[in-house]
Amino acid sequence: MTNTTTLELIGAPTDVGASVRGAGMGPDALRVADLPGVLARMGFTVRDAGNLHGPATPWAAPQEGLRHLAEVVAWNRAVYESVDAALGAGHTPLLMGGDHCLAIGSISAVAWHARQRKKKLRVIWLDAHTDVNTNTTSPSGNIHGMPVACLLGHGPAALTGWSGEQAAIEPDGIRFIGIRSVDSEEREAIRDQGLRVFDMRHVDENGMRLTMADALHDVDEETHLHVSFDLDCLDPDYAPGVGTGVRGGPTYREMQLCMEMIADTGRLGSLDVVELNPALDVRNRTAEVAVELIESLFGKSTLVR
Ligand code: EXY
Ligand code: MN
Ligand code: MN
Ligand code: MN
Repeated sequence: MTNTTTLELIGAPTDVGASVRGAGMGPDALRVADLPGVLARMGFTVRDAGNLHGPATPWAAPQEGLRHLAEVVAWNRAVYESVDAALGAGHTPLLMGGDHCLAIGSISAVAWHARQRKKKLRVIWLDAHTDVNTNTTSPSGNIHGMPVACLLGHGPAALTGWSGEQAAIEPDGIRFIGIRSVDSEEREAIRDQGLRVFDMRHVDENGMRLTMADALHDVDEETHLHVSFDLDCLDPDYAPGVGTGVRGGPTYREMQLCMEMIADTGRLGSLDVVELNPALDVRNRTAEVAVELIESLFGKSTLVR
């Protein structure tokens, strides 16, 4: 990241993949917390592309284990197109969700570009949840619990294969950080596919520093690093404005270190910030915390040395 980098902010105001309302207000809460201004003051060229448009959330029951499939496809198409356009223009896309189902479109576009440029794609999935359910394993039918499965090629035909290959990412192409809520059949998928999950017990035992050193050790100059940041990764004491919070997450300082270590690789190429739910927040605190963490992710250092 240099200050010749153009950051392209893309708002996707929807809660279509969730069953708790409110994530659709996430993009504007990030703007109210001055995300564009903060990044501009760091020296980046910031282009706020505004908000995408898509169907209203129907609040219907799941069909064949999938809630709102047609609407999830439509929103992800819009996300794919705009992330693809940003990358095509040589910009760094920053997707402001919206719920986490939007990572399907975002990461599919990133995977397509990484393949064209012969880069190795590495996804860092910051989340309380692994989001690796399918329509047959999900307890809820909510597609925000399924984006990783779709990206690995295990989802409905309408949500797989967008990157030009059945799987946008290989099992070895993703690292999960902060995990503490995994459904029983997700556990089997993790084991069967050999996914690298750094859960909260791992963070407790090793600390965030060693955890991130391990997760990032093989990132090299040929790597395109994509961060998919679900705000429920943080402990809800620090980030109350989320729809599916789980106690026992990283503290503010641990999360800062995580972001700083990703920044230190110099390979960050694209970002999703998702699951911010202003309807459940306290005076926009979670949006402000998100902005502070994103600053660190893009290289702001508080070190005096
Ligand atoms: N594992 C649960 C489910 O699939 O319904 C909860 C998923 C919550 C997903 C949030 C966005 O990370
Ligand atoms: Mn340009
Ligand atoms: Mn998630
Ligand atoms: Mn989550």
